[in-house]
Amino acid sequence: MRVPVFCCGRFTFVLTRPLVMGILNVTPDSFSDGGRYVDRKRALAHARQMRADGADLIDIGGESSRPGATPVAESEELDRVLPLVEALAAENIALAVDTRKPAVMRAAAAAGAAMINDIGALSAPGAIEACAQSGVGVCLMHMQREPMTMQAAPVYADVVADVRAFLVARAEACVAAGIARECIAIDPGFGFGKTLAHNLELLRSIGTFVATGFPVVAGLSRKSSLGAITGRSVDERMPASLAAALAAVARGVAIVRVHDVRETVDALRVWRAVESGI
Ligand code: 7PJ
Repeated sequence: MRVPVFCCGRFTFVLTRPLVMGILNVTPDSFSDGGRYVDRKRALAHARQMRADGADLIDIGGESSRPGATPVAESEELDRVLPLVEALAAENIALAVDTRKPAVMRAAAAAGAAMINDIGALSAPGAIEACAQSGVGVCLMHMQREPMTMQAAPVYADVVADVRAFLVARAEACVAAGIARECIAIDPGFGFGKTLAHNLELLRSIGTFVATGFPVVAGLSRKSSLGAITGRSVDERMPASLAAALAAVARGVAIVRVHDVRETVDALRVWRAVESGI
C-alpha cells in the first residue's frame, strides 16, 4: 500500500500518525492569544517552545480572522510575519503562513515557508498561481461569508455536503492550476460561518472529508463552540480542545491546529499507543 504523504516545499510529511500544527498569532487582536506574541523575541521563543514540545508545523498568522476582525494592510502583515519566517526557517522548522494575500504568500514562500494556510481557500486573484509557482503545501479552508459578517446567521442546505463540495472544487481548481495533489490539504473551517450544530455535524462527519483522499486539517482549539458546550472561558478550554482533537484524529484527521502543543502531543501519543501499540 502507498503511504500517504503531504508535501510542503522542502518538507514531506508521512501521514502515518496525526500531525500537530502549533498556532503562533502575531496579531494584536486574536481571540485567544491576541497581543501576547507581537513582540518578536517572545514570538520566536514561543515558536521554539512549540517545536520542542513536538509541533510538526508552526502556523504563523499576521492577520486576525476572529469574528468581526478588520483586515490588515499588506505591508503591516509582511512586517509582522516575514522576520519570523526568516528566523525560524533557518532553524529548519516547517512553517505555515496563515494569509489570504498573494503577495504575502509569495514573500513567505521566498523566505522559507513550507505551507500556505488560507481561510479563503486561495480565492484571491493570483493566490493559486502564487502557491503553484512556489511549490508550497496549501491548506484550503471553508468559510461562509467574511470574518466581519460570518457569524450573523449561517445557513446551509446540508452543511457537510455543501462544505465538502466547496473544498473538493477548490482542490480540483488548484490541481488544474498546477499545484501537486500531494501538496493540498482541506479544512472544514470550524467556527467560520457555522453554528454550534453545524460545527458538531462537521466534526461527527469529518470522515466524509477524509474519504476525499486529501489530508484533512481540523482547527477546534479553544473555539467558542467548545465554550458553548463547557461553559468555559477561552483560557479554560484546553481540556475541551484535547477532547475535540482526539475526536478528530479518531475519525482520520491528519493535522490538528492547536494552541496547546505539549498537551495535545501527549494526548495523541496515548491515543496512538492504544491504536497501534507503540
Ligand atoms: C483556523 C485557521 C482553522 C485553518 C484560524 C483560531 C481562529 N486556519 N485559522 N483552520 N482558524 N486552517 O485561531 O482559532 O480552523 S483563526
